[in-house]
Amino acid sequence: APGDAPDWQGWPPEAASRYRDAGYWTDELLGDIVRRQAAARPEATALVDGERRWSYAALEREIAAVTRALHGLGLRRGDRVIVQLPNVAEFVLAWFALQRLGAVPVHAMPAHRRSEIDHLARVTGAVAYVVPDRHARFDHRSLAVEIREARNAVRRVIVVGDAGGHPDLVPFEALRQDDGPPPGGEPPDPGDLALLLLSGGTTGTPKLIPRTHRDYAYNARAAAEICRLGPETVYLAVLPIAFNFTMSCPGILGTLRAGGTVVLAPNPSPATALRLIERERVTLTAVNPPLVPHWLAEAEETRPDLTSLRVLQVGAARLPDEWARRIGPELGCRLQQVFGMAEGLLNLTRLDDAEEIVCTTQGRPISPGDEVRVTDEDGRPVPDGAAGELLTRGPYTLNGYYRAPRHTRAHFTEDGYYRTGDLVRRLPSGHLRVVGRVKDQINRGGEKIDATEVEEHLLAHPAVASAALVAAPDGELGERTVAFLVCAGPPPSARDIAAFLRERGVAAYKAPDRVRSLREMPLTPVGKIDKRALRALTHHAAP
Ligand code: J2J
Repeated sequence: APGDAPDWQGWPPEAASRYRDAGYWTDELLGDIVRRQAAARPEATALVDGERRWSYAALEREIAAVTRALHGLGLRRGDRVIVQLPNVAEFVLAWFALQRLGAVPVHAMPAHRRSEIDHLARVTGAVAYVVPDRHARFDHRSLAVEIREARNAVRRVIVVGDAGGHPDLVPFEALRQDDGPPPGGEPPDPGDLALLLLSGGTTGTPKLIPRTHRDYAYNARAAAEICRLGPETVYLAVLPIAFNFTMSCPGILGTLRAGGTVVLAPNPSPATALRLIERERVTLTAVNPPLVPHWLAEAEETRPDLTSLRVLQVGAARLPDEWARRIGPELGCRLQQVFGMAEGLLNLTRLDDAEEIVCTTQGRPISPGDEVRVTDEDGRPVPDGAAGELLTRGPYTLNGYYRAPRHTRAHFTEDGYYRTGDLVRRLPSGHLRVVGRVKDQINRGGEKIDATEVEEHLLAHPAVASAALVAAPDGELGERTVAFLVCAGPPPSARDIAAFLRERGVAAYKAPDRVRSLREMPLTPVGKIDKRALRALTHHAAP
C-alpha cells in the first residue's frame, strides 16, 4: 500500500452498529457455510460437475483436506490468492478452503491474460495463483510460470488438471487427498476482508473491490430470502463462477447456505444449459441478456423438459423489454431481473411483482438498509421518474476500493455514497429502470470494458496518434466496441489491433469489434475528445 494508507476503508462505526442492530450483519463466516449443512443434511447433494457429484458430507471432507493442504503450502490468514478457474468443482473446494484459512481469493476471470493478472498480482501482493491446465485453447500454466517469474511474491502456482510434471507447479489433485493434521492458526474475524472482486473499471486499470465475511454473507442471505431458496433449490451456474452474480446473488453461496444443490455448467451454450436443467431438475439459474434469444430459440427447437425451472434471473446488462416479455410464456418460468454490481448494491424484481414491473424494470434494492439517491450533474436529487445518476451506500456496498485512495476519492461522495455511473429512473415503488450511463465504460453483453484501459493500449501502437473507444448499439450484445483512431500512416485493421493487444497480454474480449480511422478527433469546447460525437458516428457506420 502506498504510504501508511490502510488497504481499504470499512464502514463508519455508526453505520456498522446500525447494521448489526438491524440483524443484517451477523458473525457468520463464509467458510462455515458448507460445514453447517454437512451437519444438518450430510447425504443431500451439494455439488454436481459433469459426472462428478458431492454430498454435503463429501464436500465437507474435501474442503477440510484442501484447507489442510493449503495451510501446509504456507497459506495464512490475510494472504491474497489469485483464483482463475472456469466453472469447475475445484473452484468451490479452493474457495471455501481459502475462507477457512482467512486467506483472500482474488476473483480473476478465465479470459484474463498477462496484462490483467500481472496487475492483480502487483496490487494485491498475491502469494499464490490457482489456474486450470488449459482452458478455451489457452495454456494457463505457461502464463502462471511467467507471472511467477515476474512477481516474486507469487510463491505457489496450483494447477487444476495436468501440472505436466512441471516442478514449480502444485497439482490441485494432491491437495484433495491431504490427510495431515488440522491446521492451527487464528480463525478469521467476520469483519475481515474475505474476497477481492474485480470492478469493470473506468480508470485505466481494473480496480479491486474489498468484500468482508459479514457483508458478503448478508448479500447471499438477503438474495436467497427474496428468491425463497431452500433445500429443494437446484441452482445452475451458467455465467462464470467467479462473477459476483453467480457467486452470491443468490448463486452458489445462497444455494449452499440454504442446503440446496449447485450444478456447474461447463460452458454457457444454451444446449448444454437446457440439457442440464432437464437432467438435474434445475429450479433456478441466471444468464445475461445476449443468451436470452438463444435460450428461447433452443427451447423452441429441442423442446427440453423445463418444468422444474421456477425462476430465470437475467442481469449484468440491460434486458430489452420485448425479450423480457417472451420469457414467461416461452420457457414456462418466472423472469427475475437483476441489476447488480460487484461493488455491492443488488436490485431484484420480486417473485410477486406485477408482470409489467418484472418486464420493464431492473428491480429494487434487496435490503431495507440500502440507501439510494438519484442525482443530476450537480449532485442534486431529481424527482422520481426523472433520469439521474444512481448513488448508493449500505450494509454490503463498499466504502472504497482496495489500495486505491485516489480512485476512492473520485468514486465516493463526502458522505460515503458510491457513485455507480449508472443513469436510472426511479419509480415511486423504488423499482429502477436503467436508462444509460455516465461512466466511460462499454457493456458488451454483460462484459464490462474500461474505455481508458483499452485506449492506453491502443496508444502504444506505433501507428496510432490518438485513440478513443466508444460503444455502438448492437442488436445481439446490446453494445459493441468501436475504436476511432487517428494515425500517422496507413491505419491498422481490427485484426491488426486484436493481434497487437493479444501480444500485450490483454484479454481478447477487450479487442475492438470495429476500427475506424479519422483524420482528426472531434473535440469538446474544453479540448477533450468528444465521445458523444463519436457515438453519433457509429449509428451510421457501415459494419
Ligand atoms: C443494466 N445494466 C446493468 C442490468 C448490471 C448481479 C448482476 C450483475 C452484476 C454485474 C453483478 C444491469 N441492466 N440489469 O455484480 O451481482 C451494469 C451496470 C452496473 C454494472 C456492474 C451482480 N446489471 N448492469 O454486472 O460489477 O452498469 O456486476 O453498474 O460486472 O453492470 O457490473 P459488474
